[in-house]
Amino acid sequence: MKVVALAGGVGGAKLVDGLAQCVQPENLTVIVNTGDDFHHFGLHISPDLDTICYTLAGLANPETGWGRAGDTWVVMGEIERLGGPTWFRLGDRDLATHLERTRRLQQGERLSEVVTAFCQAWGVKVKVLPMSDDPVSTVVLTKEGIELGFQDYFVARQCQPEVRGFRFVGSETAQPTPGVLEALRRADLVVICPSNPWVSIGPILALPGVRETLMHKVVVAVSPLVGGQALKGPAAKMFRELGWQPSPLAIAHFYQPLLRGILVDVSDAVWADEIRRLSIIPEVTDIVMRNIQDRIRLARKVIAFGQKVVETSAL
Ligand code: FO1
Repeated sequence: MKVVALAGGVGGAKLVDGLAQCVQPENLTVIVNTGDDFHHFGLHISPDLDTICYTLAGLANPETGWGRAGDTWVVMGEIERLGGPTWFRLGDRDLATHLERTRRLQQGERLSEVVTAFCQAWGVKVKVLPMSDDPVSTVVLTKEGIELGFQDYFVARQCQPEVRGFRFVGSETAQPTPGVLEALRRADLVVICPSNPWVSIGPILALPGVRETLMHKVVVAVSPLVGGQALKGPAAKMFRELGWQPSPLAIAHFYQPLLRGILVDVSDAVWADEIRRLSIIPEVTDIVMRNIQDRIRLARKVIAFGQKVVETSAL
């Protein structure tokens, strides 16, 4: 079965890691959000791509989920001493990734080519595709009427400003990376990872042709919300501020009409009937990924559930 995963951030990386352990690499493609890419110290930073690639390579920092395991902070320390900005923490090993990516981009390589080269160097066999080689920037619209760049909102302001909406600047004209629409067309199953729907999956869905292609596919999602809370990040807060009760039902509504099935946590079993009323099949299971065994167990469950939904859809 050919599987395509849409992902961004730490929750997405964990499920992708599980999927990589139970799907043959040639049958798994990961399409990654680049809406939170930005420039810092003149470097091109791609947080979601790096989080996913580091995780797949076994290089990710297990405490934060982002950045490199065992990184050192010599450069940040020296920048601090010189009075430079330290709000966005770049470890020494992580900096090598940003330096080399920026150098290659300046030499005319496409972002997708850089990702392929890095994956090869890190021993990542799964196909990882940035959603676009063209720049797309997520902008957060706040209650005060101010527009914030994504990392300014997320890291510098710790997601504190109340949100009113989002814009994905560049998404109307950006083209999906070569191979993205083709991978989606060939997929037997598309998995929306437990990433933030508003700012991790939203930018991918905003690209020309993506929604239209997904309308013809079997798409299942794993809820990023458990018991009304996001396991990590501001997803639940965003749903509340935008007037939705944070729950797997809200996730199902968000992805309608693309979604055929959704995996929800056992603690959210109460939502199953209402989800079914949207003509979306709910699957109730333990979706919390505390360790690598959980990642693999959930990934197997996603594949088995997806297979069931594919068979049901073929009837
Ligand atoms: N997140 C933070 O909360 N603080 C940081 O200092 C930080 C640095 C950082 C450096 C490299 C990288 O790839 C990611 C980093 N992140 C940091 C995480 C990141 O910006 C967000 O988690 C994502 O953009 C949301 O998916």
